[in-house]
Order: sequence, then C-alpha cells, then structure tokens
Amino acid sequence: MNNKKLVFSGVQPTGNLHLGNYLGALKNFVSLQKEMDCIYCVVDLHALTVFQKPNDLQNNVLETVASFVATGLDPNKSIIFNQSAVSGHAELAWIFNCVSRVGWLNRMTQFKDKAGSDKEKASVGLYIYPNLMAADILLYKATHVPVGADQKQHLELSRDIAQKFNNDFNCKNFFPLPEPLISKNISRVMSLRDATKKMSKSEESDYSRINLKDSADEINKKIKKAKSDSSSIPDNLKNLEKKPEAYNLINIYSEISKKNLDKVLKEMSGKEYSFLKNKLAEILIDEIIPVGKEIKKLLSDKPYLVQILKKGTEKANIIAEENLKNIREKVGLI
Ligand code: AQP
Repeated sequence: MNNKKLVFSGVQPTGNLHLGNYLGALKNFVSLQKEMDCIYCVVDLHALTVFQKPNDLQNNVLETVASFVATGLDPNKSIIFNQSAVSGHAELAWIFNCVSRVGWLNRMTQFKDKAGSDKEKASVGLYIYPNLMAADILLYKATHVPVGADQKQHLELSRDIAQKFNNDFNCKNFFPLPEPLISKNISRVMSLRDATKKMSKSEESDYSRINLKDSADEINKKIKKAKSDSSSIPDNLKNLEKKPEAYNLINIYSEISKKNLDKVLKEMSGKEYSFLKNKLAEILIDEIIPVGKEIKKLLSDKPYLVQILKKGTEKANIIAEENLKNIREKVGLI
C-alpha cells in the first residue's frame, strides 16, 4: 500500500463563510498545507442537497475559493477545485451507494437535524450525502481529513465504507481508512444566539454568526448582542461549562488570543460579561477584518478565481482518473 499522507477536505458553497468554518476548518487547512500534500474542494454537489438558486450557487463557489485564498491557502501548493468539475466524485458515490448500508445512514444525526420534523420532504441527496462525502475523500485515497467535530460521524461512515469495500472486493488496504483531524482547542463554534446549536451559514438570524466579510461595526454589534449571562465570569472551568453561551464566547476568545482557557479564566474571573465582550470584539476585528478585506479584493478579480479552479481541476482529475481505473476494475466494470 502507498503510505503517503494526503489531506482532503471540502467546504459547501452555501453562503458566507463564518467564524465556525474559519476556526473549525480553514485555519487547520492552512497549517496542514505546510506539512502534507493537500486537496481542498468546494463541494458544490453537496450544496445541491438543499435547493440553491443557480446564480447564488455560482457566486458562492467563487466566494468560497476567495475565502480559501484569503485565509492563506496557496493554489500553487494545494489543489483547489470544485467537486462537480471532476465527474469521478459522482461515479464513485454511486458505487458507494451500493456498498453503504441503509442502517448506517439511518444513524446519521446531521440528516435528522437538517431534515427537521418532516423527513419525507427532504431530498434523497441529503440522506445519501455521507456516501458522496466518502467518495470525495476516497477518490484520492486521502489519509487525513481536517473537519469540525460536526463531521466526525460522517468520517466514521467513510471509514466503514472503505473497510467494507476492501472486504467485499477482496483488496485489503486498497482504500486507506481516513483519519479525522479535529482541532483540539475549538472543534465546534456555537451559535451566538443559542449555544446548543453550532454556528451555521443556513441559520436564519445573521446575529447567530460572525461572517468573514462582516464589518467592524457588525462584529461589534453581534458580540454585544450575543447571549451570555447576568452573573459575573466564573473562575473555574466546571462552573463555566454550566453556562454554554458564556463558555462559547470564552472559548472563541481563548482560541483567537492563543491563551489557554485557564489563563483566560484567571484574566476574566469576577468581571462582567461586558468586559469579555469588549475584548472579544476587539481581537475578532483584528483577526477577521483583514481576511474579509482580502476576500472582497479577490472577488473583484473573478477570472483569477476561475483560473485557480481550472488548474486545480486538471490536477485533481489526473489523480481521480488513475484511481477510478483501479476501482472500476476491482468492482468488475468494463
Ligand atoms: N460551527 C462550526 N464549528 C466548527 N467547525 C465548523 N464547520 C462548520 N461549522 C462549524 C466546519 O467547516 C467545514 C465546512 O463546513 P461546510 O460549510 O461544508 O458544511 P457545514 O458543516 O454544514 O457548515 P454550515 O455552516 O452549517 O453550513 P450549512 O448551514 O450550509 O449546512 C467543515 O469541516 C465543518 O466541520
């Protein structure tokens, strides 16, 4: 077996990227680029699982590429492309639809969350989305997948599919079992309005998230309005954990300021939440505003972004076609 480490991850072009995508995924992508070969994909086929207006989808694909580059991904080092441009993703997803089991998909909590109370009305695509995600990763035989904690279950399913394929077609170690790379400090950034839910692009209220393109004024307002607590900041983690909204804000502060939680609690204990919010807004503005400016600058040169996708697609296709040739052979397709 080829033991070379290869990173693959994807981001859906479903709207403005936010602080959750930034801390849970993009920052990780950038640091991995220094150590390993990386493939980063704008997963437009995944976006279709929930209806997208065609024009919005096109703009969001380019905006996602701009966000990748603005946060530090280098298109000359990493392969950056959009999923639909490499048809192998859809082909392998079909093969995996036939390997994966209904019982496995029935356990996926994200489908339950996204489909809501009326599952009958959800698209079939939304239900089988994790099989396509397995195809995205395994088409390149990727070994490591940086994701937020919300994707851990889907990644476990990718491992199950890889394992079953290797067993069914009697080809031990053909597909690697991909490992999740989940940020240790902040794996899940929660909504600023309801800390039981993750920060998300599709959440109705814009006040629930900090978008990478927000102005300093918007960041200030959103942090000031973020749900917190009327008592003062506790001096220990155990008490903080009982207050999920406050915990989320402190966690974000800790991650951006690069101070561990104990240190932050020492600095903040006994103070009002307004003190934390002022400090948090300040460091978020310092961190996010330059990224937002760069995204806007890149978006003013769409041909450059299209060119990044074109070059990335060419590179991705070469690896995909080579692997697909072997996959078709294993399965018995002529
Ligand atoms: N709140 C979050 N905290 C930490 N990581 C997160 N990610 C997403 N939200 C958070 C990580 O970002 C990467 C890209 O995610 P995605 O955009 O492809 O899909 P998603 O997880 O479904 O993100 P959203 O914002 O919730 O999008 P919508 O609303 O369109 O479904 C992934 O690695 C994810 O873990």
